Amino acid sequence: METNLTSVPTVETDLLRGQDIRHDIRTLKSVGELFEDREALAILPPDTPAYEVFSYLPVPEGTTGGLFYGITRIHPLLVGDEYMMTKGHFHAQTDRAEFYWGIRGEGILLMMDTRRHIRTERVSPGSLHYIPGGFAHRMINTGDTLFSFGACWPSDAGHDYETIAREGFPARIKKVNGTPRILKTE
Ligand code: PAN
Ligand code: ZN
Repeated sequence: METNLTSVPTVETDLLRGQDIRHDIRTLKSVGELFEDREALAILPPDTPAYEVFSYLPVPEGTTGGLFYGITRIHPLLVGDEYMMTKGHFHAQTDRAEFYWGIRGEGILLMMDTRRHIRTERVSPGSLHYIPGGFAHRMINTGDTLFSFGACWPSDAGHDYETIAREGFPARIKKVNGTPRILKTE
């Protein structure tokens, strides 16, 4: 008996294609609050794309034992002297871990545990990053080109954005004399 092959998404370097792929664009308007320099922010068009996320969610959000896959592309933008970054989050199920890996461009992974201790890793094409459960995570584009990375996380992890929106991370990544510096703020 003959049966049809199921169509599957495709990964093309830093693009995900397929009928079940979600594509979300975050504009400066939606991430502006992350940045320290509000005057610098005010002169940039609010509809400027900040980062994009392609995601493949093959099971319903919240499913135990499933996996999600995503690719994020952070545009090379500076708000004042601060590099473009993702919002960052803890997982709602705090013990859920995640893998990130570098695909294109250069960046920094900023992680923070619940005692607000930070850990940073340099991200470049091919680098692999394990984010343990209990660590908030944010990616920062520290280059002059598009910065893309992949992610794989449990489908029951969920996202807690509120804690970061309220308390932030205790460090900012800024361009100082032409190079990225990790500046602790606490
Ligand atoms: C990633 C992130 C993605 C965008 O898929 O959701 O890079 O970053 P924010 O969600 O912080 O805006 C992930 O960590 N999933 O769990
Ligand atoms: Zn995550």
